[in-house]
Amino acid sequence: MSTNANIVAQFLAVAAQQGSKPFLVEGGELLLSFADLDAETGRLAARLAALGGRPGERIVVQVDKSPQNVLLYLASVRLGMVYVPLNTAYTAAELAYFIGDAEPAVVVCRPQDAASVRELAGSAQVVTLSTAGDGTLLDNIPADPSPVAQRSADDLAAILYTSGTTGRSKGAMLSHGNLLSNALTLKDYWHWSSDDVLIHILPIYHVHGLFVALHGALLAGATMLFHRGFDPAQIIVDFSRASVLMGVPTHYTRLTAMDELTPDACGPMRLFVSGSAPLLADAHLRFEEKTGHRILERYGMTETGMICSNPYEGDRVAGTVGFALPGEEVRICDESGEALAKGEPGILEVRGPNVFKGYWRNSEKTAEDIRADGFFITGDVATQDTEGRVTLVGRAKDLIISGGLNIYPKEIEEAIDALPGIEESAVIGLPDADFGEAVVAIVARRKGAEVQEEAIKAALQGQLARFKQPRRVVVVDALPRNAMGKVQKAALRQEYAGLLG
Ligand code: MCA
Ligand code: AMP
Repeated sequence: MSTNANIVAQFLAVAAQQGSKPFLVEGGELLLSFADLDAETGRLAARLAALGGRPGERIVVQVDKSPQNVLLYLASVRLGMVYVPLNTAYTAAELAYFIGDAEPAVVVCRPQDAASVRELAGSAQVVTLSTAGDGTLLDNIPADPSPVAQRSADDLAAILYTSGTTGRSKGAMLSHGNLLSNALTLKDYWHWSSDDVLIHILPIYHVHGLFVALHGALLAGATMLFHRGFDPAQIIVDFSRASVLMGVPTHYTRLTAMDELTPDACGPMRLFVSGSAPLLADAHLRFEEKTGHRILERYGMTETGMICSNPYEGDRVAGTVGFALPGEEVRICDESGEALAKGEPGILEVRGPNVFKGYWRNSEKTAEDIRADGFFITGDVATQDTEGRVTLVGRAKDLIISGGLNIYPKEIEEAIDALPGIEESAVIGLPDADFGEAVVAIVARRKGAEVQEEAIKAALQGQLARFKQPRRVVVVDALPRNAMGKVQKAALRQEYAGLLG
């Protein structure tokens, strides 16, 4: 048999060399050692198999962050299932769409959601991850582990939903080969070693926390200090016994605001990585002034994993995202895919073993976004200098990034436009000191209609995840349009720049 491309086989090979060294530590307590990983994931995989899970079938997971969740992810992929993690902020209405689209064999949810999820899960098995209670996956775990399923590099390991410009999320299909290539590249590029200790603060339902951070620790054989939420004071305490932190800009601005953050408090820390949203040059500078450390900013996407990174050694330039990672090609193009001259702004396209296999059951959108020559059109507007250094200068896609979470205005506009008395709406991102950008809706009412801000906000409550709900709703008579009839969002952003104070 050819070698097994299942990414879990790689993780277990590394784990086998670490003996009983701690893998996951929470609140000072050792919860998993590397020696535990094979048996724990094997037995949980056997439990999933007993539930009807099979290679290639999807497992949808919407649970709070926990060590069991880490094991569930690894067990699913070990069994050859396709892991579909969902943000816990998604509402039942959003969840119904994901389950309908992914058609999972198994759904794992929070105990409080189990009854409602059962109603919309069709023939899928619905279980929880609670440590006690009915219908938990953690009961009846078989004594014998399932073997690591044989997978090829092109087989799917995960589908991650990413909101779409069409208003509906699309599932990005990520293969074992996609995930492994990106993780191996980052391991070398960021100098991971088994001496590292990662402070894990990110959610494990998005690429940043699930792949970039977790895979990094697993491939390096590094210990992870596991945090379920983000408490800056606690993180600074952990700096004295750790070496790597990964976060979004909001994490770094909140850390910088702490008096406890000093060069001494950073102890053996060697690497602070930021990504998912732009890190303002000023935030970069202030962190360096307080700590003596230069944050390493990198850039990526759900569809591609990491694309560019500032160098580990050499200049980490604030406001830039560095160079294309080894093994990946980046080009800056016009809309037709023609490469532009160095220094000219255009849309960044990327090709490499990290680029996803397409959108789940959406070949039309896949064909739109991946060119015949294999380049993926990111929709990010960038420049590249003669040395190859990339600076993101804007977005061709209508996207808001709030606290590292992506929000597509179209989805919110559709929900608002469906409300009574509304003619149309424009959802924009306005500067926010904590989250980078905050969601604001400018709503045009129908002639003679009574429309109130609070009523619109209330109507969106059950429909959209909290982080997508507009912070403010401004009701107007009409939206500004250009000669082509297109709503002028740039003009709205300017007009309402001071709205949030
Ligand atoms: C929480 N809230 C938010 C956000 N987070 N509102 C807007 N944007 C957000 N990001 C709201 C809650 O609904 C709540 O509202 C209030 O803020 C406080 O919630 P809480 O849970 O206490 O917030 P927090 O724990 O302080 O969370 C802030 C956070 C979190 C730690 C920055 O948002 C976070 O973990 N962000 C990281 C997301 C991430 O992993 N992104 C990577 C995507 P109310 O009080 O009104 O109910 S992967 C990606 O983008 C690509 C591939 C890449 O390059 O990495
Ligand atoms: P997602 O759709 O969640 O995969 O998020 C990917 C998007 O996040 C990219 O297309 C960028 O617009 C944005 N992004 C990721 N990293 C950075 C960064 N370092 N600076 C600016 N934007 C970023």
